Amino acid sequence: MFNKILIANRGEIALRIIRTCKEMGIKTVAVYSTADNDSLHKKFADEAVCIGPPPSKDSYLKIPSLLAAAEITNAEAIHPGYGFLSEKAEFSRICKEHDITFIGPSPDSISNMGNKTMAKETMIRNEVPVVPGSDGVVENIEDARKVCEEIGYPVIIKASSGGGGRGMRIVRAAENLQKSYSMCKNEAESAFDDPDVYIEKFVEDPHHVEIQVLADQHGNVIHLGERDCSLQRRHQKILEEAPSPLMTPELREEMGQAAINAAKSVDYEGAGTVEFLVDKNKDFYFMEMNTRIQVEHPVTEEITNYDLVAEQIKAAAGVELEQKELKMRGHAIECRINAEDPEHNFRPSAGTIEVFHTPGGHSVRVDTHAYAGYKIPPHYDSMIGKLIVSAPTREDAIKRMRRSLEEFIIEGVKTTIPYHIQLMDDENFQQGKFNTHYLDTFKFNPDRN
Ligand code: MV4
Repeated sequence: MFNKILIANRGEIALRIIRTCKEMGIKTVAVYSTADNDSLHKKFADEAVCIGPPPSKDSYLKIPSLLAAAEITNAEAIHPGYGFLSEKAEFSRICKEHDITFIGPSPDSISNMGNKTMAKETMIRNEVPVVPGSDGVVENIEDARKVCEEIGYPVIIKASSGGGGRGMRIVRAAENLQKSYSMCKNEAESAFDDPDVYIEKFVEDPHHVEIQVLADQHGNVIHLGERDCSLQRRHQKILEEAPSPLMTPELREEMGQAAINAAKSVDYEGAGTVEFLVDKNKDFYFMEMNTRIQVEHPVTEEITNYDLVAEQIKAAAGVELEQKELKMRGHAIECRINAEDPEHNFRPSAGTIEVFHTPGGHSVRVDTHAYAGYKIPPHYDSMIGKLIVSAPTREDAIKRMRRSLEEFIIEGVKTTIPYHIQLMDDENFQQGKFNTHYLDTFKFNPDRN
């Protein structure tokens, strides 16, 4: 096992990783920008190294500074967390070249899954269901027309190097195809330095259901069930839960096996997430694979009793996965608490947190780096914590979430807590009647709460 791990991240996920390392008897090195001088990850790690000024590109994204920090502290491994460098094949490769273990998959696995057309072709070869569409990249407008006539409208054009909802365009009628095709290509070129796009049939009103997988270095891959992440706004997840309200044991078995095949097809290693769309008929289609620990990983931890960060570290150290039956217990929900104002279109709410009281009690978990007096740096994302609850049933979990949200007191900045309270009271949410577009029409009432 490793003696010392450097954490190339900040915020709640840096704390999350430090916690597991402590429990495993592994020493930790934090890195921090000058904007994070008063951060808890700096305080709670065994050592801390300043890696540069506030902008991410000069600190948390600066590979030479991170490697220098690992070298001067004798860290043997680097955990990238999520965001920042976590899905950069180049970072995985450079770590390897410097004899530092990257806690995550190989550079080849990352780049194979990072290129969406390549990933889709790999899935087809391995019998993982995909949405009908173009055979790889669509090279010109004539080919685009042919594909769309075959599969029928509506279609969705996606950038090969996109992902997470970036670089997509929906086309509902043939007359709009030419314009959307060229706009999508131009946007892909400027955003990702890669003009390649592909086309799929547009699946109307799907659920976003993702399967957590774990893979070791010995070819063993298991799945830990699903998370339903359909409740999103502008491709930002707002609330996640496990299990999915639409799941059946049979569908879980099928999707779990598909996810395992997806991971095996790229010789995956560590923790990963295979994202699917599930349509009205409960047919499911591979979308993309995320090669990192995800923000919403705690809902899986709460119902499976796995420590996913510990599993990542063990896999990177070469420990063989235990093959045991998957036991899932109860229902877990996570609400993302962002420093944003739901009364004003979720605009970021900067400032100092004056009062910070976190909820507690049975099966209530708060993963946060915030505290009373904490000044939210404007340079990074607006998530200041995650509230995760679990209970025997979904209905009980919703009640527990509601009372925990009411107990959560944050003063000094606006947060998404009032929005979540109204969501808990929403009948459609309570009945599991939602899809990826539900929050577009869900109306927050500023006069309530
Ligand atoms: C789709 C889709 C419907 N049909 N692909 C968005 C994130 C990325 N992982 C995949 N995404 C989607 N891909 C097909 N063939 C619907 C989404 C989607 C979405 C699309 C438009 C507006 C909001 C959305 C929210 C979630 C998923």
